[in-house]
Amino acid sequence: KGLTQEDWPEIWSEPDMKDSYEVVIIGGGLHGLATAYYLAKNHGITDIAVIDKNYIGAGGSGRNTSILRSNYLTPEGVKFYDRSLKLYEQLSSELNFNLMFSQMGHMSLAHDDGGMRTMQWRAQVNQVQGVDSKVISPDEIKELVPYIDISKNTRYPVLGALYHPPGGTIRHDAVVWGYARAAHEMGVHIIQHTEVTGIDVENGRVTRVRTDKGNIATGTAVNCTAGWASLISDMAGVKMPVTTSPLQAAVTEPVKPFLGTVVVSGTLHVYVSQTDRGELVFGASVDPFTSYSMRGTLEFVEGLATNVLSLMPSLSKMRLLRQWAGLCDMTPDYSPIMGETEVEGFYVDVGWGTYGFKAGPVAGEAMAETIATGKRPEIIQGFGLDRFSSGQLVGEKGAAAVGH
Ligand code: PYC
Repeated sequence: KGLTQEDWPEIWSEPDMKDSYEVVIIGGGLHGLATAYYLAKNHGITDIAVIDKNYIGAGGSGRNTSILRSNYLTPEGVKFYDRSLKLYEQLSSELNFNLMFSQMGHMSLAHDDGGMRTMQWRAQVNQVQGVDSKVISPDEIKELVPYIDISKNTRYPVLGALYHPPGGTIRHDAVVWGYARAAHEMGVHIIQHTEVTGIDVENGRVTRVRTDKGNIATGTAVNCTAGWASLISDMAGVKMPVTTSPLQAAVTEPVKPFLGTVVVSGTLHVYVSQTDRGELVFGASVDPFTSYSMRGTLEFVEGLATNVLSLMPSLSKMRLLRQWAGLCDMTPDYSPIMGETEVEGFYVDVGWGTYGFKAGPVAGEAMAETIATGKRPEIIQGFGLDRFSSGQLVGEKGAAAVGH
């Protein structure tokens, strides 16, 4: 008799939740699991519970379009995402888990003079920081992506692109599972299907996390949620300048490989890549309203199809298989909020908009250092909650893959 599903060993087990932990991480997505992993690996802190109201990776970590890149606009953003890409490059061997990182390159198209100016600007900021990124011509684009329409008589002619060879895609579920297994092996408790219902604060510091399965005494609670960032922070009495909007995505039937690069058009609000299985994965900008809905809409698919076909008309016969949505917590300057808060022992790693997945490793590494040493490391200095009162915002709007 052959192997059955039951014969496979579990890659992590479900422990009984204890009534106290040194650190409680709320949110079992990539950020929460990476924070737990680096706390254990880099700082020897293993008495950690990672709690999720669903299964791990059920939120943004499992709903993103798995694009990795570091071609940002601000020096803070470029340095930060470049560190993440470097961590991603070594992650398969570090976690001993095949994450299928494909550095196929990432191309952001420009369709007007303003777009070309932004791409030149980004290329120069990237190059100063040693990030491989340059502006290429329509002919060079056509060579990399033969199916793209670069003719001059389209509504939004392609004038050039920012080309970023180290960018690409990775298997997002595997990243979550790899971090979970490694954290579990070091003693971290992963507690799924358990909802946080309250955070107790006494004399200005965290004392307890309440859940629907019982209470946990702890001095350190970390909000690593997406979609629920402001609701969880409210439980500790900390206000977050965050609004939540859905971001939709869709995937086609599989076809033979023909698209060797991630292609993004900010003007057309669309990005597309081809998976190793041959499907095309599409995404757009966030929906133009705040909502906690994770249902796809027909309006999204109609707009997506129109825009994709104006870039690649030969895709007109392809069929969409599925569509879905995730929740994006947007901050006023489109940069995340990371580090300590006014409540002692309450940390946040939130406000990840549409860019949280690519930041997972560096966010985990930096949050772990913040929690273990009590000091925000240089690489996230600019991302503290205090910037909204000091006015030192980090405006990353221009460097989003598409509009926000
Ligand atoms: O910033 O690269 C990006 C991105 C891709 C999908 C959503 N945001």
